Amino acid sequence: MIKKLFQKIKEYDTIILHRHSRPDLDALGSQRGLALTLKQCYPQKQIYMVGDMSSRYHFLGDMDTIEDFIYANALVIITDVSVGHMVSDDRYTLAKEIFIIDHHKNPSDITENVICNPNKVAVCELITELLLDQGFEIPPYAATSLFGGIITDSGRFQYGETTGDTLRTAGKLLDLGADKEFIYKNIYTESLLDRQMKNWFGTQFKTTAYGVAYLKNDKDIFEKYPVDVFNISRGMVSVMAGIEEIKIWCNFTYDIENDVILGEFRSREVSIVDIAKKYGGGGHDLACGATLYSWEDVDKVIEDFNTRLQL
Ligand SMILES: [Mn+2]
Repeated sequence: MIKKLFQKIKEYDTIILHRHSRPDLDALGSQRGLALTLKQCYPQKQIYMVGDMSSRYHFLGDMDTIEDFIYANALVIITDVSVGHMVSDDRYTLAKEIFIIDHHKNPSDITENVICNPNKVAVCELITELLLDQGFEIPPYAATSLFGGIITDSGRFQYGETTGDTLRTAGKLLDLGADKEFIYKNIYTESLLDRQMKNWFGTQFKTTAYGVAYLKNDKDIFEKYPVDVFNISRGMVSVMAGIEEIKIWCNFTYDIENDVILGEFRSREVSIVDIAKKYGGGGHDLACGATLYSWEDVDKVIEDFNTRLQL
């Protein structure tokens, strides 16, 4: 499949890069790193990047705006996602051919042209290796983008799938001119509103006798902070992290648009993904989530976490 992909890259004059919506730095970094490398190697080709933008990671650069007709003769490469409904800009379906490069476990409902390695902590690591194996020269700004994806998806080289290869690959990107100061400066800087929200949410969470911390954010929270629901649900769960007495922490936020409650669950050591699955959710062993339909169910989830820590 790798050979087939690079053969197609050679053949097509137009290549459009997609990735998942609400992008993180692995999604944006893989898309941009691949695009800029291909642009340098094939200056005569039309290479585009599309999708929604995150204000958090906007420092990496803008997306392209393209017309629908461009897809008719285009090769689309999707990175960091394999599932159709999560791809940003659904015009990828208009492409002549589609390939996916991913590191998530779920099977693809888009195409059989999939290069996936779930043992890679970041898809940026996988793409860097593919490009170097194929003899591509990765230009410095592409290296910076790929480096950004590796360090964020690996949690600065701490998460499970981080291997010696992860660091060696990141090292090669530094050798190629990746600007680590630029990435770190941007990811360690947040907006004043974000900091003020974290400070406030940090005073709001409750704890149980067994070491569970939780936040319940009902709809009135959006009168205080009129932000996107994900800014609270995913953005504020970390205010309960890194506290000795708290072993499992979770954040429940009412999603007005869909009339559901978004649950984000985190644990330091004990696996909790089975509890997320029990409520129709999923994710990683120590970082997962589920969509809940009532505050009674929220209390049941908290009770399940209590039980997990009692045993
Ligand atoms: Mn990723």
